[in-house]
Amino acid sequence: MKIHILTLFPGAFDSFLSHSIVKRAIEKRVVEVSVHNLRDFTHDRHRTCDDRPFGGGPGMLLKPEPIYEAVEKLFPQTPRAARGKKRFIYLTPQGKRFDQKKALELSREKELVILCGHYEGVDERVIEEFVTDEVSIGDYVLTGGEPAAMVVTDAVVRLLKGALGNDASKEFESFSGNLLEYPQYTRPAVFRGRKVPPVLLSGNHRAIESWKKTQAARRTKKRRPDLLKKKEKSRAPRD
Ligand code: 6GU
Repeated sequence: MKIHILTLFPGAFDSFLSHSIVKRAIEKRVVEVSVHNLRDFTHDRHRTCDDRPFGGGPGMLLKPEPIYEAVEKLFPQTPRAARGKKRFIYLTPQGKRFDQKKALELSREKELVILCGHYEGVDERVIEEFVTDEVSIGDYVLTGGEPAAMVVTDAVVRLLKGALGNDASKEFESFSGNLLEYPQYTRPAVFRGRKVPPVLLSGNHRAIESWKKTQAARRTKKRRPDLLKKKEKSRAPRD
């Protein structure tokens, strides 16, 4: 997969891309990530990427020109490159909430373009022309789309074949089952007076499996009852 990130703050991605699973996936050529500085597509002395909204209102907007020029440079053979065909994600608190299902859907694409929002937003013509998905990572406000781009990139990359061991896909299945994970313990069996639940040391695999299921259900009910509703829905037969 190839991921293009369009941003005003390319440096924000340095440490993200040079660590852990994403770094390894890049080294293994499972994914190629290129970060493009929108200011490189301006022509004025100040490298201006923002301007005031027509009709008034607070704050500044991302100007269309640098974004258009960036897309035209990235995809010279396919004018209006992104449009319809390539997935073009605009990160904004106005977007649809990102979740594991969306991560899986995006992980099946060959190429993604991710535009990091800033200021009060972007000129609407950019959205009309290029954007296929407006995505938010949650109900809170960030100062810019960069952390959200890292969240989306991380969630997508770990689903790519070869990004990590087989365990990963299992992990996904457990979440897509809409249950939270049961509590887990490693050695020592007693640590500073706290004991691991005895059933886990019992060697009784049936009892262990049943304990895990109960714990996962209990935890989900307590913390994320919304997931249990989703689970019921996804189980309901279709007509
Ligand atoms: Cl994608 N951008 C910003 N600025 N804030 C957010 C967000 C995105 N998702 C949640 N909050």
